[in-house]
Amino acid sequence: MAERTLAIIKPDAVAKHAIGDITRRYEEAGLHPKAIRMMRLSKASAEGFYAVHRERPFFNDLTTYMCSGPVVVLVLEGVDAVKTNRDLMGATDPKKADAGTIRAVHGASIEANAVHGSDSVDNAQIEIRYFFSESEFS
Ligand code: IDP
Ligand code: MG
Repeated sequence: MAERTLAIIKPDAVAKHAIGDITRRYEEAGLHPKAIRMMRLSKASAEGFYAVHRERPFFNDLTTYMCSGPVVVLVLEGVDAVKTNRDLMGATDPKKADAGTIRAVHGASIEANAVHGSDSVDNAQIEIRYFFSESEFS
């Protein structure tokens, strides 16, 4: 079923000039961009986005890292978009990610792991609304 998910190309991947490669992987997997924005997150905005992780020991490092440089935020649409994207991304820790996944190819560490992807359809809706309004969709 056609579905939407939210992806973020994180600061490490933008810094290593992987925007094009990662976006090509989305498109080739049938995940079509409906909205794209390059931006620099504020600390408050990164904290709001990752609010579910507020109690985790890595929360402050993670939110500092997420606003350390520009990111590219995308709404991707395709069949089973949430799961398709999670499969394409690979495991959180790039060292444990399957060969050929985005994190295995581009991730630098468990924190600087190249991309974010929504983990459920419900969270995708919340995350999409966090960054985009309906008028911004193609
Ligand atoms: P996910 O991005 O694969 O869904 P989550 O557990 O939701 O992983 O964690 C959100 C983000 O927090 C990860 O993508 C990664 O950037 C960071 N993170 C997760 N676990 C750790 C950790 O143990 N140390 C440092 N950063 C972490
Ligand atoms: Mg997650």
